[in-house]
Amino acid sequence: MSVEQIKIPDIGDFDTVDVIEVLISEGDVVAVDDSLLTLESDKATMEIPSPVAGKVTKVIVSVGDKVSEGDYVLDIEVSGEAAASAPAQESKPAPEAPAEKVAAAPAPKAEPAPAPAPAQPSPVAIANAKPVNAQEMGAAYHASPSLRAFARKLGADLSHVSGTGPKGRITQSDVEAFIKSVMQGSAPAAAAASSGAGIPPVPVIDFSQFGETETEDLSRIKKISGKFLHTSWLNVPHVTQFDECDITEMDQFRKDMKATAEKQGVKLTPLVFVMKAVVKALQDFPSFNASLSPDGQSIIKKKYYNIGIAVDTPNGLVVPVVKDVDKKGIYDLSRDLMELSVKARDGKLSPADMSGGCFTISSLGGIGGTQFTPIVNAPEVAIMGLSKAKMQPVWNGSEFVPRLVMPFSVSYDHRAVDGAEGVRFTTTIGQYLSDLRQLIM
Ligand code: CAO
Repeated sequence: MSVEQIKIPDIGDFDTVDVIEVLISEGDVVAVDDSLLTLESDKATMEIPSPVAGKVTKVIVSVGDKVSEGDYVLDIEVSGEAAASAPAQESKPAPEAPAEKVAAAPAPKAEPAPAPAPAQPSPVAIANAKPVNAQEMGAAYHASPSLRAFARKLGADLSHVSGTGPKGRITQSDVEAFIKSVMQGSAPAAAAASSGAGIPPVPVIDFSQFGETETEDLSRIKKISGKFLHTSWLNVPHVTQFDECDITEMDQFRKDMKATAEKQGVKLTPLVFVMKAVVKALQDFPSFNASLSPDGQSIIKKKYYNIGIAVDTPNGLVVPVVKDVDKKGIYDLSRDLMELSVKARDGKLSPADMSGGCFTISSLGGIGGTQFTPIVNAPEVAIMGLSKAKMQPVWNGSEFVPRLVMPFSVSYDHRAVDGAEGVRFTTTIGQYLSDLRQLIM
């Protein structure tokens, strides 16, 4: 039997930290890695594990004390069995590991989580059993030991949980919300990262340390569209082709037709002409009017031409679909577009209004911007982004002439479309928009 003096291990770059919990009392029997104390710096809490197994014979630290590396805090009488089988590590800190490794190591005391679905994370350790170094602490989390025990029981990796409590502290509701999101499959990245593969998580930062903050729940539409956008971002190898086209004649025609259009009860905007030009280009390049089969081994070409239009609403982005664009004239298309955008803004779109799309157009041209990279509306394989047309001096071979030039882009799934085909597609759309007569050829 020997008595070990337990000292504070390496706590990174912190000179002194507060003792916020003393988890043992004199007479307690502890095993190796049992938590002895909880320390809290201004950035994180950390538990100090026992380096030896045995009986606590003296505790000389109390809640509220400040401690530094090397401070003597308690005595443990090392049990004979433990001493014989595992020589005491004295007060040396457990070896430090990068944050990801700490997070991925099996929890010493983690209980198995309820049977996870295949895409869900396996139970993973919470970085509680070892002190973390200063860098890790920057990305660590605030959570009380009881909360960490709760999370450990559920197999939740706290490094993926955003804290909504004071100073970003993780609360029980945060853990419950996280578990719910994993069960619903909306936290796949975190899940993959937890098992050591996939996408590393974004660090959790307590922004309130830099200034005042306010947390608002995302709208229902934003939560739904966010999930689709993220799915596409993770699954589709995107290429964005930028281009521009001369729409001077097209816009003049639109203005010439304005009064007639108004008599028909519609307002003509460039978008309906773009829809027609896109459909003609989709007929020329069927790989853009397609979806990949789920196994990625074949391409399903569609013989119908339904165009989704991204509509900005007070609650977020929705994509109603204008059906059979190839069969409709400009006025009919304008009417459909007006009806769908009113329904979208009033929150009255039905599932049928939003399904069956082949290709999407996101038009920011009425707002501004020079170019942007739209995200493919998977399982479609391509999307067009329209930016604001501007009068520009264009060289016609002998002089500069003022022309209305519209920038646009097409993002596409590189598994379905090659780069050369991508630029041929955008060039073709540009030609059609520059000379609408080609649409009837
Ligand atoms: N260049 C210059 N002007 C343009 C233009 C362009 N590319 N596109 C539209 N305009 C003009 C229109 O002609 C109209 O001007 P006038 O009233 O003088 O004729 C004005 O901009 C406003 O047009 P609009 O936005 O009302 O109509 P639209 O048919 O172009 O677009 C709709 C309809 C529903 C797409 C649009 O209202 C909308 O919601 N846009 C936002 C789309 C969006 O948020 N996409 C998501 C991006 S990704 O997150």
